[in-house]
Amino acid sequence: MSEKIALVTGITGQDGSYLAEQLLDKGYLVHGLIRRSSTFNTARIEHLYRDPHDPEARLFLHYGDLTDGTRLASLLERIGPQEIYHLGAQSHVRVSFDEPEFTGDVTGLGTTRLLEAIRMAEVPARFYQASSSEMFGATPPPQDEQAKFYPRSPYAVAKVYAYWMVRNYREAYGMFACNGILFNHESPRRGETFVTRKITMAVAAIATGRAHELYLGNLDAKRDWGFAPEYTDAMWRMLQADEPDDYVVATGTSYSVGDFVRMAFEHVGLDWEKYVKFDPRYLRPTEVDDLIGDASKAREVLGWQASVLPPELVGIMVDADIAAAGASA
Ligand code: NAP
Ligand code: F7E
Repeated sequence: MSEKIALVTGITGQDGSYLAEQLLDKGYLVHGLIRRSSTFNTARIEHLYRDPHDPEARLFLHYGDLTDGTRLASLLERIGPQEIYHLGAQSHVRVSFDEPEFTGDVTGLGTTRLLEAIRMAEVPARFYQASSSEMFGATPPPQDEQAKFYPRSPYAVAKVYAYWMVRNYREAYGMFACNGILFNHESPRRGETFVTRKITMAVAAIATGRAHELYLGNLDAKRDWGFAPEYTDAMWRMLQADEPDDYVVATGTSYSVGDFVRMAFEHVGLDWEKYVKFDPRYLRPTEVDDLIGDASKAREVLGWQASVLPPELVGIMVDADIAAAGASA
């Protein structure tokens, strides 16, 4: 049987980098969409990349943007993927309040452009959509696939729109299209302005004497935090299933931002209250207070279960940031 070909949008992001690693390990040829930038934005996948002239090269990168539907269609025709993992998005909730129109264009309409490109190019690919627990917003926990959407940010509204476009293309055109409703997942590769990574980088800087304080917003919000590489494995499992469907992916645990802060400082033997300060600029006009996912369906149908829970996750991230601080010293 010939090698499977996958296309990954958002390959330069946290999830894209882990997914690309896992697909390459499984023997896939992996194509990734990257944005042109005046500085390199490929740090997370540098270790996977080989010059395309190298006969061993299995990862291929293509310039493109989710705002450019024509380019998406021509790339699809050229690459002919069997699986498409659509991870590209303006993914920062706080930023989406500053840039609601751009977020709607990339995070919402970007999905439609890609679905429509698949349909027009008649590529019989299986499709994964990076849906989000943010879609549940104000709906009280626990949240499963039946819980109501009540989005609380332009980002979440855009993701709800994209979720329904995926359902519509599945029902209207028989596309094998899945929504993975992933709760927060983190790692040493997490973007540096998301709260977990901001905390673990600050703890590493404070523990090594390079910083003395950390400014945060709302410490009371509760999240269900898992470990990113386990969540990208769930994405792959969805596209191997017999039928296309939608799945919640979560640990089923709940910790507040304050809990995460405390655990991170305790990991290096420091008292968080001496270092953490409040800055209202990190508050959001509307907040998501409480998320706990019920991933029973993913466990039953896909055989997927989270194994890394927040206390272990905190240790992995703090240790990685301390090691990185040592390496750059
Ligand atoms: P991330 O690190 O922010 O990565 C986002 C990716 O999208 C990057 O590769 C980025 O490229 C790319 N991108 C942004 N705008 C684009 C555009 N206009 N055209 C093409 N590519 C564009 O996000 P992540 O944490 O890996 O999350 C992956 C996906 O899952 C996102 O859709 C996110 O919304 C969703 N999600 C994440 C979580 C989570 O907890 N991590 C939970 C649920 C859902 P650059 O590198 O050039 O910026
Ligand atoms: O915020 C609070 C903030 O930005 C978590 C994205 O991957 O997961 C992510 O969205 C909580 C919020 O992630 C700061 O108010 C306090 O309550 O790390 P975050 P998020 O908003 O949950 C979902 C599932 C996605 O889909 C998104 O793409 O932490 N918080 N102080 C802060 N947050 C930030 N960023 N910075 C602070 O200083």
